[in-house]
Amino acid sequence: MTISTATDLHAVAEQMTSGGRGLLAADESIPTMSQRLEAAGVTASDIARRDYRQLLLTAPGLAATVSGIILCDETFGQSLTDGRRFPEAAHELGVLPGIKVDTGTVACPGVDGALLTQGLDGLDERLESYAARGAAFAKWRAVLSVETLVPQVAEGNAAALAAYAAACQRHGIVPVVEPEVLAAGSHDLVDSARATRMILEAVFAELDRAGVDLSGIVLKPNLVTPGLDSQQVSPRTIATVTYDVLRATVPAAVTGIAFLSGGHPTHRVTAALAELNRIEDAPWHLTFSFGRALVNDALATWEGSPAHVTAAQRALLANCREAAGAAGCGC
Ligand code: 5MM
Repeated sequence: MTISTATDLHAVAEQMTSGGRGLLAADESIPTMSQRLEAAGVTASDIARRDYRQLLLTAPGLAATVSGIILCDETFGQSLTDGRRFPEAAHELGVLPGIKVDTGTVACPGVDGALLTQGLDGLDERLESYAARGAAFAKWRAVLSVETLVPQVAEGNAAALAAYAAACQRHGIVPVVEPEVLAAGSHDLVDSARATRMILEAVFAELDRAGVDLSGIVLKPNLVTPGLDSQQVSPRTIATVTYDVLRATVPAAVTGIAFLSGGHPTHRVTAALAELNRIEDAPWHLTFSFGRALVNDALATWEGSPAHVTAAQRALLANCREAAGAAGCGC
């Protein structure tokens, strides 16, 4: 087993979230990725998924704006066309490789429509293997909705996130702790703030109970926004409300907070992130861990054609620069 000190974990969390760089979430599960490829006119296969992730990782100069890339198990074990394994290539390109270790969701007993994220079975063995193969960090996502988030759901998901985070740290891997309150729906800003606050309170109570070193985690929350089907508010309002919720729930010992994009358009989330970084004296680094907000343009441009790789990479890099600029990168 890889043994890392608390200082190592903190140093990696710092490297992941400081200087305006952030994370590229490219860890869609096989069904999700296949569906997104097919929607973009690309026939889904392991090779197509590999080619697409290769396009992302090898975008020239990606490391100027992206500190880490989150991969799923399939990609983590695949090789680029030059023969290098993805984690090895990522390290060589200056991008830390991370691995999604949750195994998806099941229905939460007793609460209609609510979900519990799974993946603790065999987690120690999997973490040992991922660490040996170069994983610097891991990710686990709890999937929550405003409508079904009651204390029982918050506590169940928070306990699993904390058990995962403690296991990661035992293996010298920085846990990205992702409690996502979904943006889908027509809820308002107040509903989103209430739900986000409830899950973050539960998460930090459980992390404390599990003895997790907060300086060696990265928190990946949603921005507090109205639902995607509701009237939107200004980036300044998103930032103010999000910051208030975070200040009330997230201890200052946490090194970095890297937001998910949640299906919002790129400009909306980068504008909110820029406003968040205008707030003085935030105790944590505030950056991005976006999936769709970074990659949607690249995927639409690529169309599975080798002739479009360069243009797709340019589209990705433009979004990464916009996000990193919002996080304070001088790039
Ligand atoms: C990239 O998508 C991740 C995995 O999704 P599935 O397991 O559902 O296929 C997802 O966890 C992602 O990391 C977060 O939702 C953030 O992505 P967005 O697109 O919301 O920024």
